[in-house]
Amino acid sequence: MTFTALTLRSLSATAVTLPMKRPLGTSAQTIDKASLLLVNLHTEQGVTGQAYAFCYLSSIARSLVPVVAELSAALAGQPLVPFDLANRINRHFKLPGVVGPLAMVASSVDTAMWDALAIAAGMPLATFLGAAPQPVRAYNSNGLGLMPPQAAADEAEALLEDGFRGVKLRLGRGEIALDLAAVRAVRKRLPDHVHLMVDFNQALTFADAMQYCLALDTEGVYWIEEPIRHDDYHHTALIARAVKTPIQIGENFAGLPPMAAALAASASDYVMPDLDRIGGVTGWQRAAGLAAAYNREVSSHLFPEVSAHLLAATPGRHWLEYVDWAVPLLQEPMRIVDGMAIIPDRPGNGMRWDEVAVAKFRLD
Ligand code: SMN
Ligand code: MG
Repeated sequence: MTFTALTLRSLSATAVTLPMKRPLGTSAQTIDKASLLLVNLHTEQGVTGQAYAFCYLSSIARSLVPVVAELSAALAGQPLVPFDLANRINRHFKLPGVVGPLAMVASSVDTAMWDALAIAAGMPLATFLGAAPQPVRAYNSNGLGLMPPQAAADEAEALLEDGFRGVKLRLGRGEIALDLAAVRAVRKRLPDHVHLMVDFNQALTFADAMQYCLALDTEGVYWIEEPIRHDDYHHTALIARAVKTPIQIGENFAGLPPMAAALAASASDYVMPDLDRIGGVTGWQRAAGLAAAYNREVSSHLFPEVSAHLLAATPGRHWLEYVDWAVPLLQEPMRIVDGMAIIPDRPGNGMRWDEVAVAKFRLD
């Protein structure tokens, strides 16, 4: 077998927005459309790597298309060597800062690069990273927003299709009694073996969080996510120490330093980095090593198609967050069987755009 070195020819990006089957009402805002930036990394050798960024707002997805074009000019002709290219991408964004939407670009280009490399090697990404491409336990994170208790219970039950053994309910209605009513209705409807995660999306003050989270200790909740401001590790650690239910944070780790600070502060029991904030596949691998050093279970945030490969290669692998938002855009969506995400038996991360769908959902 010969190794063919790849060279980056260009990057291209398309902004799309597509309706979500189940809107996501969080304590911050309701999201009912998935606005994505689709990134293609073209190589001189003809291999194309693909990845997407979830941009939260359609205006962000749109605004990043020229940012990718500029990065393309800066990277054209470079060898596809993750270590070196990650450094170059970081240097390109160093002055504005590799955070927020620019972190999404940096991360999705990195992820597309690893896709191209795994395709060239003829292996699923998980295998290329040194892991067996085994099924990964997933919870269904679609929907279950801030809705009335009975509607939440109905939706929770519907989310168990495909054998999921976990669902996530959003909290932060402003009154503990309202949140508790939703938790009780959902918990009562779910079979005992199904885990219930809850997510405050940073809605609470520290004082309220101490009360709310202690109240949740007797409600059969599996983890409590982001009870307070995401970067207040000191107070999150105090909550984690006082509350029996595990505390989960990590979707807002922008690169390794905040994650290292959170781990050093024992801010949470579990961590869940986000592929597009932690630095793509390169950043995730480093984050997985960091979490292993601190002996912490690692879950993923969004991007289930790529995160499944990464979790397969992560010591302390915990739960994959499954959302179906990109499904209409994919030629062969990732399958969930008996609540497990199945890593596709094809080279790369397994995503190929359905170009007819891309044209249909394209933002101009
Ligand atoms: C979330 C994800 C994506 C958009 C809004 C909220 C949420 C989660 O925090 O963890 O799924
Ligand atoms: Mg969350």
